[in-house]
Amino acid sequence: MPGAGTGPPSVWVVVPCYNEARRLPLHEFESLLVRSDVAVLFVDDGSRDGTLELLRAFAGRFPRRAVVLPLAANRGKGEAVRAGMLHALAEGAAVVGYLDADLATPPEEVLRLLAALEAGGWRAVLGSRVRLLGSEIRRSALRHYRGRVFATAASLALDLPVYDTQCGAKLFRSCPALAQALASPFRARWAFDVELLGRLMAPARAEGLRAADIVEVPLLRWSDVRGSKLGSWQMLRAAGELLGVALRLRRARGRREKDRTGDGTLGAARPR
Ligand SMILES: Nc1nc2c(ncn2[C@@H]2O[C@H](COP(=O)(O)OP(=O)(O)O)[C@@H](O)[C@H]2O)c(=O)[nH]1
Ligand SMILES: [Mg+2]
Repeated sequence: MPGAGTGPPSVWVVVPCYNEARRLPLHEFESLLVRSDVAVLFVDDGSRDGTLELLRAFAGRFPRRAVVLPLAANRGKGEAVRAGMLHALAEGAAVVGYLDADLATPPEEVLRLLAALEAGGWRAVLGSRVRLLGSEIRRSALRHYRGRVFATAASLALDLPVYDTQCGAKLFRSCPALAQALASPFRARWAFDVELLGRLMAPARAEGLRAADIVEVPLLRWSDVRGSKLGSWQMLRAAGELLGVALRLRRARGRREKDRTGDGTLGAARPR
């Protein structure tokens, strides 16, 4: 488990970046680096607005702690996150997660998610945007209700009582199920969080995560940052992707059920 030692970073936070030059609060990422075991891995997803140069200049100030992984062409958030997480696992990460470049989830909250992962023995911690007394969750009513419809559908698709699958801040302990879940490209560009959770819970050849391995931590602060790339068309696309993920998960569950009732052994169907 990560401690605040002086060895190589054991906690890697992947930050997908696509044309973020105008809203990348780079200095704020320094708050994550207060823990000497944390590395921030910026994945530049083929940006064309100078994002890569900004990231490189920032990373130059924090050797080995701030790292840039440039992708030659734009492949979408899901694939950028997957490339970053695979890179982190190859570097020996014990914990790997992701965070939106606009820091809608502030760094202190990410450190709180990390503390929850370490304290509770969870295998995955998901930031959750729940409006509660004492918390500051700022997003427009439209985005809130659109998000709630999506998240409810995602929860049904996963057959998991998860409140918020789409918050951009999540952490996972490294394990064979995680490596397998990341082994092949996501089909979804935006609904990949749901696809990832589905894969984690039913990997092909490893012990999957159970609901009891995952905790959602209500964030104390989260604010929607202007300049979102998730417009109405992408929202529609995400809804279509979610339907595809739901159908594949359903088929995989059906196959497992058949295996169980057929020859009595547990099936190894994959949610693809
Ligand atoms: N890699 C990659 N990341 C993207 C792309 N579009 C958005 N992102 C990243 O996804 C994160 C969230 O994007 P944002 O536009 O703020 O969406 P929202 O907050 O979900 O409305 C940010 O880190 C973006 O840089 C894309 O095409 N490729
Ligand atoms: Mg955003």
